[in-house]
Amino acid sequence: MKKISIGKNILHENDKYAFENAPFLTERKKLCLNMISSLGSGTTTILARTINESRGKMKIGVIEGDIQTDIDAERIRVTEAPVVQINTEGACHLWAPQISEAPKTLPVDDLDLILLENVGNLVCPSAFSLGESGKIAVLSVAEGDDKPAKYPGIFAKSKVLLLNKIDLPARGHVEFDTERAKADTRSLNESLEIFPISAKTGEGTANWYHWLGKSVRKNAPQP
Ligand SMILES: Nc1nc2c(ncn2[C@@H]2O[C@H](COP(=O)(O)OP(=O)(O)OP(=O)(O)O)[C@@H](O)[C@H]2O)c(=O)[nH]1
Ligand SMILES: [Mg+2]
Repeated sequence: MKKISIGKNILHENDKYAFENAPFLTERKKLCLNMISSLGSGTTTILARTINESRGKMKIGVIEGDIQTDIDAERIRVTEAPVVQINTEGACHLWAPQISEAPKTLPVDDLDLILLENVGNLVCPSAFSLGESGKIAVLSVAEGDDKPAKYPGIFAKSKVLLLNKIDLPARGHVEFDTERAKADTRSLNESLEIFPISAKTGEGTANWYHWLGKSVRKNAPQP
């Protein structure tokens, strides 16, 4: 009996488009970060806060990936940042062909940075490169400190881990062993930068903005 390796074929097709997407951004020296998180971990809240607090310092465009609705794009529109919404109509992740047109609909030449919010899912999106410059993992403390050990893929592949909702344990609402989560993620990825933040109160976000600014400057054309 002949076996067809569907997973391999889908990834191969994806990577072909990812390979084609990358030059559009690299030729323009634009950083594009693919943010991957479980649903409800606070990524849109992080995006809106990052845009508002970077005003005058960095121009950010956003690509929103969701199964349905433009609810998240509308939340970004309030910040006046350029945004494009992609609906996957059921699929649990974006894949490269879906985003090949999206950066072109943003005023890319006026932007310093594109932040892409993938579909809420910590697992599937990590397998699909979109031609981005790097991945950012978002984990909220409400999800539990065992998640890096249980779902290692995204933590192994990311440049940064945003550990969100740190206001909750501080108020006694959830328990989260930050040292355990840090040790587990570092054992997967020694160079991972970990920023504990609260997108609600703003605690810790200055470290994230500093990393973003540094990364944008490193990526920008040199005078
Ligand atoms: N306490 C607390 N709540 C937060 C924080 N960040 C986000 N939230 C809340 O978490 C909920 C989900 O936030 P969203 O920004 O919609 O999360 P998301 O990851 O974009 O959600 P999806 O795109 O639907 O997967 C909202 O009720 C936010 O107000 C935080 O730092 N602390
Ligand atoms: Mg969202």
